[in-house]
Amino acid sequence: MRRKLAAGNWKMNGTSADLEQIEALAEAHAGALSEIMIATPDTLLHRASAFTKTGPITLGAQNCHHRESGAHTGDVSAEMLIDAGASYVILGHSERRADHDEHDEDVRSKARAALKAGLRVIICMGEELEEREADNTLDIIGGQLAGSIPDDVSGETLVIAYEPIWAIGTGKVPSIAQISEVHDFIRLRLEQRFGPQIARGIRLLYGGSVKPANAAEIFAVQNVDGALVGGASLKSADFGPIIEAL
Ligand code: G2H
Repeated sequence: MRRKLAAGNWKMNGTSADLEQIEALAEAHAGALSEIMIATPDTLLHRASAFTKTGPITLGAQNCHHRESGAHTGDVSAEMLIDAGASYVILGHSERRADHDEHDEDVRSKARAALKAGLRVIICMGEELEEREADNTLDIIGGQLAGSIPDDVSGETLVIAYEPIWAIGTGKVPSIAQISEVHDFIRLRLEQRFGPQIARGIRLLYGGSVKPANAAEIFAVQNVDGALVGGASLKSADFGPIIEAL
């Protein structure tokens, strides 16, 4: 049985004052059976870890460098993120692919570094609206799966987030049939590459405009094991109901 995961992606939001959101979630969901992960900005990881020592909440980062250390001004290694309190790192988010020209091979080498250091990775993929309209979604996802996921993964260490780019922060959400089709396709491709045992342990998240109002319907889809939530993860009053819908 895969453990459900509600993963919050704070993106470039949050200062010390927002730590109270994590404190509130930790208190409200102390007995949760599902896993709750919050990817804060790196600047908050260490202080946020004070609220995650016990209970179901884990912390994550939103990027890491592909090297272990060295002359890379402004970058942060996987080991540093672990030291600051992270146990996950989100890689390959479409905003990083767009803002920093990251491609599948970059994502793959960062994932290798993260896994080697002991982080679990959430690797994101998704299609542009034009690709969806041209009926190319599964080709795009198939290419991103093949290109961005390293060989040495397991159900423990890899999570995949399907995030259609046109659904991110827009309030638009694919139909349940569209989500189901892509998640089934990802599971099948994972089975073909890693074998059924490993593939069945890998959690598949949906991401893109998940809100309290649509979470339950999305979570009811077979092969959806949770969500990667952006805007609605910033306030415990919004993220709490999403966690409860898992
Ligand atoms: C997609 C998602 C979080 P939002 O980027 O990764 O953001 O929920 O705001 O669409």
